[in-house]
Amino acid sequence: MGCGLEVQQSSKGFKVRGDRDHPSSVGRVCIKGATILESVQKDRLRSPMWRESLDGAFKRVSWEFALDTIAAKIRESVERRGPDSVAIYGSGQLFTEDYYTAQKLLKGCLGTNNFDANSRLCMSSAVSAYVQSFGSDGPPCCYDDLEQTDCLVAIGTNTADCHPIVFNRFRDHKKKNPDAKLIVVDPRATATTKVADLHLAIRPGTDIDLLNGIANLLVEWGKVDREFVAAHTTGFESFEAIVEHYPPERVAQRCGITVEELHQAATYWAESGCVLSLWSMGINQSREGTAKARTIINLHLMTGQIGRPGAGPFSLTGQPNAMGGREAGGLAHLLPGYRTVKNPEHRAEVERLWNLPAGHISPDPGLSAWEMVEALENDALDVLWVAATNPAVSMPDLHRTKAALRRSPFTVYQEAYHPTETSAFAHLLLPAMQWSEKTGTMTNSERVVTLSQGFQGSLGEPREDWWIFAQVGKRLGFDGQFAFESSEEVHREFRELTRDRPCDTTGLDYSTLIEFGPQQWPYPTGERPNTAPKRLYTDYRFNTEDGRARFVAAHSNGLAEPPDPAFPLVLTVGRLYGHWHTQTRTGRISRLEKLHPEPFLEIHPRDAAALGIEDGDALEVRSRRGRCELPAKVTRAISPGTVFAPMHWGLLWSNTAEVNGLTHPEACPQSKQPELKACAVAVCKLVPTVTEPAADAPAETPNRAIGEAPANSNGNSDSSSNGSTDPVSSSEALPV
Ligand SMILES: Nc1nc2c(c(=O)[nH]1)N[C@H]1C(S)=C(S)[C@@H](COP(=O)(O)OP(=O)(O)OC[C@H]3O[C@@H](n4cnc5c(=O)[nH]c(N)nc54)[C@H](O)[C@@H]3O)O[C@H]1N2
Ligand SMILES: Nc1nc2c(c(=O)[nH]1)N[C@H]1C(S)=C(S)[C@@H](COP(=O)(O)OP(=O)(O)OC[C@H]3O[C@@H](n4cnc5c(=O)[nH]c(N)nc54)[C@H](O)[C@@H]3O)O[C@H]1N2
Ligand SMILES: [Mo]
Repeated sequence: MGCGLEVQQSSKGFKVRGDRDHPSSVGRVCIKGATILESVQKDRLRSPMWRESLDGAFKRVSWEFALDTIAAKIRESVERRGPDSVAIYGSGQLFTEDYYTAQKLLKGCLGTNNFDANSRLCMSSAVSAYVQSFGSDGPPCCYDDLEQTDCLVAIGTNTADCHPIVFNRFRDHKKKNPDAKLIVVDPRATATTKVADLHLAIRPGTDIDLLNGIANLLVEWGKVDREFVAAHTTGFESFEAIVEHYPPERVAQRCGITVEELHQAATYWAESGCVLSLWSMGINQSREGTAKARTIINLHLMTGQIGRPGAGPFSLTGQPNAMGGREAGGLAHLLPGYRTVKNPEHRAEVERLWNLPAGHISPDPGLSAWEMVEALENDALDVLWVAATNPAVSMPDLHRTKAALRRSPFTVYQEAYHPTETSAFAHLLLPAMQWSEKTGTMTNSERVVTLSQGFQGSLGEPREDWWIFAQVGKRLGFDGQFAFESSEEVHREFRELTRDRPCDTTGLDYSTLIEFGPQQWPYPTGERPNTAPKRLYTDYRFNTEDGRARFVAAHSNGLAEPPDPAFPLVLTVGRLYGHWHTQTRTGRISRLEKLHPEPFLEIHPRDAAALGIEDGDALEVRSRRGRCELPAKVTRAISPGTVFAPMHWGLLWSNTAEVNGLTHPEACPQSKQPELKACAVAVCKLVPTVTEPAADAPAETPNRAIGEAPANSNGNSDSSSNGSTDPVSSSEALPV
């Protein structure tokens, strides 16, 4: 969302409240923003720490030692095996300046494109869909469209819980304009579906069927905007030929909805002056994520629902700065300024701007997030550098991921908190400054750039992420390339790489952002601040060679791992309102802990009855890759045949709720985004085994994360541990 927070200082310390002048959030703030100051200084990683092997204890070391060690390891590895033996796994939590510096280090100076980010697990399908349909990335809409639309289609997104401020802007509009419709497409009933005029509780993975089914009806009803299609698009004929195969009865049956519901959805679409679609992980996290997102775009193109207020296909980015990451080139196939490594002109432009010899940047895309895991398995990486993400919770097929991490000869982990689940796999820990302490820019889903200014000092010796990357760059001999003294200098250079590109921000310097507040791009040199909301493609000229948008039609292949008799249910994994991902912040805020005290498995009463399960029963959930134990939440909110678990409880927060131990890594071939939203599971009641504690049993072992026991062969990685589930109170007892 990119909410604006205003910080006030009083005798009691700092307080935050919504910034009314912020164009995106206009003074609103959700519980995570409101409580953030409670966690930013708790349980922080305070100094660099190092250990020879994962079995050893960490020792405190100096920054000099830490940075020299990284530089030496990288140099050695590059000399021995070439630059592709080094990789960085970053994150949408980084500022644009951090992202940019890391790109320059790896893709520019070292000549490997092995930089990928958790955004690969998040919105890379949206990126590849925009590129395929419009010729370049960039969500075309604005949050203002939420207040101008006649029909909002929220598909694969629980906007009310995950983008509450986005959702509230629409909800207020709907209150004032009761004719404005909301269609929600989600196998679960959520806070978002509560307000919906129509909830299509489709089977997981049937979105393409549904959307092609709506297109089929629109064709049949003569609702195609033929003029728009003829003037501004290509490929409509082949699209029409494909949607012919999606008659209503077949579609309704595949999706598990009624023909009436399908008709209703198509009717709302056809009869609304402007239609806006929002989507996020229910679409992107799929082995056909790109095709799903393109299919949404197809509907907008066939009805001319784009390029005007209240209309368009609008992917919601999840992380604070995943959008800035895209602009800075923060995926393994990208270069800064919405360029790609495969394009020779793009490479040459960037080499020139980085003052590097021609041919320095590799034309081959680097390793994607999951490919890094495979590379570790094949001993192809000597140095893995993880920054601002917690892969030991968030990656698919987690037991396999952890086994791969354990093989890594040298892992650097650059993180704000300590411990996290991933610190157990690191040789070197680097303390990072975070929000409130460091200054930098972020871009949100509607392309608004905000300068986030540091306002307080940090405990210990953490440093800005960009500074760390730059220091290593200097030590590798690239003094000229990394002579930055401040994030502002990094930003000045980054802006130059956006010149004349779709995401041009050359006019947007820090002083403009300070004086006039957040601004939307495109913002070329000479642009004036605070202009009206900017939509892309208002002239219907797209970024393709012929200026036309492309229909790219697809048939659905369904789920990568459909349910079968051995694993008869589909598990879907998502988020809760109060928690953020792996809880490094939100788990440390008592109000949020109380709101969501424990993980659970949502199961429909019909499935529960068939399995003899009652609400609150302890359950065992198994997939082909692992198992979890979760209490049952028997509810009609989830469709029969599907179960839902939240993603937030890694090993530090619960011994038995690592849901990614169940998920698989099958990914979309185009975006390489894994299908984190669906895997086949079997569920049964857990038969309790009663073990009397021995009289002399030791008190709970504090903290299992550091020096964690290796996974045993059945993939249950922590069965031997009885560690505390309260990392907040135990973290001071670390073997430092
Ligand atoms: N409170 C909170 N907010 C967050 C985050 C957080 O951790 N906590 N994380 C942020 C991040 S990084 C992201 S990416 C976003 C994610 O935001 P969302 O995508 O809104 O969140 P999820 O809960 O992952 O998934 C959304 C919905 O997809 C549905 N779904 C599952 N499978 C399918 C399917 O096949 N088709 C359809 N149509 N729907 C399906 C699920 O039932 C779920 O309700 O949230 C951001 N906001
Ligand atoms: N099954 C399943 N798995 C999923 C998902 C799902 O829906 N289902 N969603 C996926 C998605 S969309 C996402 S985005 C990922 C999220 O997964 P992660 O990226 O692993 O989750 P976070 O907890 O956000 O991790 C961010 C880390 O950055 C640290 N941090 C915060 N600020 C800074 C900073 O300024 N500098 C540094 N160096 N560190 C900082 C935080 O303390 C935290 O440890 O999970 C993915 N995994
Ligand atoms: Mo995400």
